[in-house]
Amino acid sequence: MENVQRDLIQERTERTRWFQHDRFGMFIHWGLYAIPARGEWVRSFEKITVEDYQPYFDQFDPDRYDPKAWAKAAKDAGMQYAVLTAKHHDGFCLFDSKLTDYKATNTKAGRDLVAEFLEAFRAEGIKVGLYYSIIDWHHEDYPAYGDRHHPMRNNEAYKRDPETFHRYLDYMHGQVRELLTNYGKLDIMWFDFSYDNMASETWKATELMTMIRSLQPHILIDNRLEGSGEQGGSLYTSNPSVYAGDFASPEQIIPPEGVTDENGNPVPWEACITLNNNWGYAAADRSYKTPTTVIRKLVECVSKNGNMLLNVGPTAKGEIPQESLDILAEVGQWIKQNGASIYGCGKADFPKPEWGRYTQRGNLLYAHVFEESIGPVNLVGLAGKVKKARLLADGSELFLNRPWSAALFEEDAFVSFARPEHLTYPLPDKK
Ligand code: FHN
Repeated sequence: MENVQRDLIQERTERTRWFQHDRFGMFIHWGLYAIPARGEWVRSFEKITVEDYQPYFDQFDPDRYDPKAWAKAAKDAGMQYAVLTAKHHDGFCLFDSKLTDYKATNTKAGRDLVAEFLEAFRAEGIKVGLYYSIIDWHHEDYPAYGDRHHPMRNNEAYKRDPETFHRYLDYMHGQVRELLTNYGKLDIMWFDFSYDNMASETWKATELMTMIRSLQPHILIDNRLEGSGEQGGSLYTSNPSVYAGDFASPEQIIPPEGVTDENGNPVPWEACITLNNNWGYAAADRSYKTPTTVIRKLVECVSKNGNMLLNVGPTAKGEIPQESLDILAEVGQWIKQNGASIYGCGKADFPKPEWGRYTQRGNLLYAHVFEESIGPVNLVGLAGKVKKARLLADGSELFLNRPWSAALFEEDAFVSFARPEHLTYPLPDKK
């Protein structure tokens, strides 16, 4: 077991190298649920019948869908990869699957929305991933659950016969094969989600992962064929017989200490986070995070060796909401000046300071100063270890032999204290 585990960890380290460098990605939740515009679980929470949900299929006509504009917004925000829902829990496929009629090419859209997304984002040099829901509220052979997490099965056609579940698995594995065969090189397969006994071999995960690895050996797979959505997918096991995937996927939370496996080994992880309180478009949800909050969440993830996958929920017309675009644009402005403290960075060799966070790459330490300091910014632990300091934003020198105070910062740095400032400390050559 030891050697197998070590080899698996080495393989995963190689496979995830780009992922652990890029740190920042775009999550896109889009589908029929953008029409009711009350979030992607609307069918479940409002117990909408198949018949009452059908008009959304009949009406779906995203005539303003412009994936090139989406890709430019992601690029300008400093996002290095992007993951689009190819199918969410309602079973609607944004791609031209040969295994179902419940797909975008059969709506007024008449387009393969996934194919266009992949082409546009690749053209911007952004790595691409697809989210695929293993839960399916539309497929007649998917079991029904009436508890708070799962809809009362409104699909009268559902046969309620456990014996037919294998037909759903054939469908699910078949669609994954379609995505990995017909759409070119994918960088991430993002499954969602396991729960109760619906996990691992219930999905025939070993068979599924083996197929995936045979078709696209380089691809990264999240941990939700095994990990639960409820715990945000932050459970992780490196047990080679249990396919945990390549990265843990905590949701709407940033783990206090990052993520480790059951042996305490740090593992790649990615926190997926919404801009408001919904993944799918929710017109009434105005609870958008500020750009500063987004920046600080990103810095926190990187300071703990993690990534952040930041979500947008496009409208039924195919547009990313303006509020989301405005936040992304401001985050992008900050990253243009401070991206060196994010890309290729991770946990620092120094403990978290009380005024903010450190990230580090090689012998470069980045201080993210969040808290307004009245007295000197306390550099305990750095004295004598740092040769010089520069403000990342403009390269200006910061003197270390004087008591640090806000006055040392550029006036705008102090004024914009609500946003992290980045200082570069070339550390003495590591022994
Ligand atoms: O139920 C889904 C939810 O709609 C959304 O897709 C999130 C994103 O990670 N995952 C599940 C909840 O854990």
